[in-house]
Amino acid sequence: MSARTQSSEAPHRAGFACFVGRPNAGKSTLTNALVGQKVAITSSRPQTTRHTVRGIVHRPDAQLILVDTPGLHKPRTLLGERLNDVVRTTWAEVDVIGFCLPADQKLGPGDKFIAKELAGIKKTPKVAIVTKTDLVDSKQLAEQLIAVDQLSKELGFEWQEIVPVSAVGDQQVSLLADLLIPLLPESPPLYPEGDLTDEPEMVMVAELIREAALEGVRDELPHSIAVVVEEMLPREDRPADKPLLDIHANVYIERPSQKGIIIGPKGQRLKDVGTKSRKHIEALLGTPVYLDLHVKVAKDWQRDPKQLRKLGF
Ligand SMILES: Nc1nc2c(ncn2[C@@H]2O[C@H](COP(=O)(O)OP(=O)(O)OP(=O)(O)O)[C@@H](O)[C@H]2O)c(=O)[nH]1
Ligand SMILES: [Mg+2]
Repeated sequence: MSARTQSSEAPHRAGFACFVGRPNAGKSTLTNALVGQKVAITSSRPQTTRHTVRGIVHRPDAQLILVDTPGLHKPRTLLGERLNDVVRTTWAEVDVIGFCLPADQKLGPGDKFIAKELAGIKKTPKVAIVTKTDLVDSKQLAEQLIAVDQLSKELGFEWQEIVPVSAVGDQQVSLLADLLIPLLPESPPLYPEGDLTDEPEMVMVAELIREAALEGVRDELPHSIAVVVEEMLPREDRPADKPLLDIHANVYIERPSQKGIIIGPKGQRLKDVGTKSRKHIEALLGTPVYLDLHVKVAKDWQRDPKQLRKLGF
């Protein structure tokens, strides 16, 4: 049998691989790099991701569906508890678990805590992904790889693979997909060809606004920001070749004292958030956009079940 016939007989595989890890480990950046397009927002602030985001990698013989999850952390609010629950539900359902550990930080109690929980999930293959390798030299990387290997041995299991990657430096990103795919079940494609995510447009738009709002804010404020798109409507009376989409969105914060920081002197900060996110939104939707942002207080929403429900958690 020639190699060609052999490969054409290779079974098609499709399934789900989730990325889990501490906040800021690089899960969302890696998801985007694998998909080849931004499907999840990212930031230098921990706890950026607040819901699972699916990104789809298409290959002739496989469909790899990545599930980016919120960073698992010690919860201090009801929101934090909910996010951790989402992670645990996700890793119980997927075909492969990818545990992301940044190369530039020594393994800490947070990583060990997660690894211990993973050790209890016997049926699912686990791949250790050492992220951000561009930030370390080869000696540091080697030490990290050994420490990661040691970590599973101490807990009585083996990683299926240990893969160093750099999403920013595009190092070994497609190799990671090559290694995940054989761990998926035989299956026809689960999503239509060409789909890169199943995120609703309104959610993606809200996330792009939140991403712009996160930039440059510090301390507790990033956690306090939530964004909800209220309406997206094509402007009436526009010629067919000059469409305009009106988007109305609310930016929520938790306390009246945070309002001034988000809006900025003479409204400049909010304006910048609008300008910046509008560019990304127009690129996403492929149409000119008029973006109308309002800042509202949802008092202590991270701790309030009613407010959380209203904000979609
Ligand atoms: N140098 C470098 N930085 C990276 C890499 N991957 C991610 N980062 C940076 O690390 C920070 C966190 O990245 P995210 O992808 O948002 O991390 P996350 O794990 O999704 O974080 P949460 O959603 O908060 O759990 C951002 O500032 C990224 O730019 C990488 O490969 N190299
Ligand atoms: Mg993330």
